[in-house]
Amino acid sequence: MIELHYWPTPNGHKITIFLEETGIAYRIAPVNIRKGEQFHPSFLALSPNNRMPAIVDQAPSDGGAPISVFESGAILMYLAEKTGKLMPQDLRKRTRVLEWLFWQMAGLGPMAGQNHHFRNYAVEKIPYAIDRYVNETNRLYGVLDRQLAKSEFVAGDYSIADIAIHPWIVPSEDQGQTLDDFPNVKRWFDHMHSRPAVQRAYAQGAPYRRERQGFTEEERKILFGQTAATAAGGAA
Ligand SMILES: N[C@@H](CCC(=O)N[C@@H](CS)C(=O)NCC(=O)O)C(=O)O
Repeated sequence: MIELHYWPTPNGHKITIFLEETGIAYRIAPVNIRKGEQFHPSFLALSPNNRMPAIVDQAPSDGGAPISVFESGAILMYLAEKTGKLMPQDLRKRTRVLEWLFWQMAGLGPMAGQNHHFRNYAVEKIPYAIDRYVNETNRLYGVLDRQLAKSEFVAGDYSIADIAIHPWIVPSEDQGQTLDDFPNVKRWFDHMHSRPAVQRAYAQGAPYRRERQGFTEEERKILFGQTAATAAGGAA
C-alpha cells in the first residue's frame, strides 16, 4: 500500500497517473496547500521542502520499515524501480528516459511554474517576467515537439518521462501556448489523454478541486510569501 500525500496540481497528477497505470494499491492523504498543510510538522517530516507530492511505501521491497519519498521525479523513479514498470532496464533505453524525466523536473516544470505565477497569479503584471517565462515555455514546447516527431512517446516506449510531462501540458493555454503550433505534442497529448488510467488519475482530484478561481489574501500569503522563517514549520 502506498500512502500518497497529494493535492490536485500537475506534480500531484504525475503520481496518480503512475499508480493508476500500474494498479498499485494506494490511499490519498490530502495536503491542502492553500491552507498551509504543507507546513505541518508531520508532513515536513516526509517532505522537508514543504512541497507535495510525497509518498510513504508501507511495504518496501527490502522488507524493512516504511520508506518515505519526496520530489515527484524521485517518487516516479522509486515506484518504477519497485514495480519494474514504466522504466526500461536496458542501459541505453533507461538513460533516455532519465534524460527526459530530468528535463521535465529541471526545465518544463519550473519554467512553466514561473510562467503560471507571473502570467496568472501575480497581482502586478510585469511584462518582462511574463515574456521571459512564456517564451522559455514556448522554447521547451518546441524541443518536445521535435522529440515527439521522432517517436510515439517521449523516450522510446511509454514511460515515467511521459507521465512526468503530460500534467504540465494540460494547462497549455494558461501558459500562453497553442497546441496547434506543436502538432507532434498535440498528437501525443491527445493519445495520453485518451488512456483510461490517465483519466482515472485526473478524476482523483475532483473531491479536492473547487470552483472558485484566484486566491484569498491569506492563501497568497501562504503560497507566495514564503521565506526560510515561515517555511520552517510554524506557519500553519
Ligand atoms: N520539485 C517538486 C515541486 C513540487 C511542488 O512545487 N509542489 C507544489 C504544488 S505543484 C506545492 O506543494 N506547493 C506548496 C507550496 O508552494 O508551499 C516536485 O516535483 O515534487
